[in-house]
Amino acid sequence: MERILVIGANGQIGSELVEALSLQHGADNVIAADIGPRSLFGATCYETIDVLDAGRIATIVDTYGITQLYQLAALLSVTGEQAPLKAWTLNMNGLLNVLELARERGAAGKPLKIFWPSSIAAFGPHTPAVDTPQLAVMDPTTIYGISKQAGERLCEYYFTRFGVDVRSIRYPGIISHKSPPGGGTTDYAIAIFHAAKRGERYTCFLGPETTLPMIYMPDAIRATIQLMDAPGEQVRIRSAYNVAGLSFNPRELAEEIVRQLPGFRIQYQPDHRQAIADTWPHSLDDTYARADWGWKASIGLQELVRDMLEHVPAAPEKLHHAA
Ligand code: VAH
Repeated sequence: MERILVIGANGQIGSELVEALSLQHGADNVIAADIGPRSLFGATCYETIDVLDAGRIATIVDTYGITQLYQLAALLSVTGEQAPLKAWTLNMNGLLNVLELARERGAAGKPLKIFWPSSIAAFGPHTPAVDTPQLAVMDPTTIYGISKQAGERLCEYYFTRFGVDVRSIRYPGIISHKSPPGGGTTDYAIAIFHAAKRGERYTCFLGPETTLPMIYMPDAIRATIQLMDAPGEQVRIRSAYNVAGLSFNPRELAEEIVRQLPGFRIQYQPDHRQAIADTWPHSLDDTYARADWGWKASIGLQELVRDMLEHVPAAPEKLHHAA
């Protein structure tokens, strides 16, 4: 029986992951944890954890007999640029705290499996942008991307050197309607639906032709759980897997919204976030994820838009609030 701790449970991925894991493993076996306000998202227990407090994480892991730990607390690309040192400290030390704990527990015969999210932001301007391969030049330009690249190296290091069973995905931009994202460059692809549902014209902070890899949340959650459930010997990549969902640009997204919600209008006013997006891939080659643990995306643009328009509330206060 697995006992699962999700740190960063109030965030965009965390809230939906807690819900999915509670259904899979039973609500009593999933502990939601965050620095922010108590929210259960279908789990039975909530604990306040600051991921920078290694002692507190160890206490909770021992108290509940945790066997799997998801460390999702982080600053994203845009908020990271506003506070680079804070982003680096949170993103790196948060990861190191859980890797060190897993190393210690493993040595004591109490294995602790770790999931940590990487991102397409770990790539940079010299990475081949189309069908970006798993193994490619990585020269990230944001502090967020730099922390993801360094984090990937740490994950592989802790696996190779200490046998820590750590697994990771380079998430594309994740689109969801339950919880808002917190300060990313791909957030336009969610904000656009909120404007559409309010009947407002959307001013997009990226230019119309800015193609980025994206994934719909149900696919992102499925990929995460599939990777964590895969037998260890099949997980050949211990840095982070490329996982493709779909790729589109703001113009293509807006056109599909108009097809389903005639009258929707968009205008473009690229800002500082454009420079970040311009360094990221357009599409990903996820051959390794497909071959190693059977990944295959299932949700395309038409279905994504239909589902978002159906579920995004017209009033923003109906959203869960991310930490
Ligand atoms: C961001 N969504 O925009 C995040 C991310 C795909 C990039 O990880 O910062």
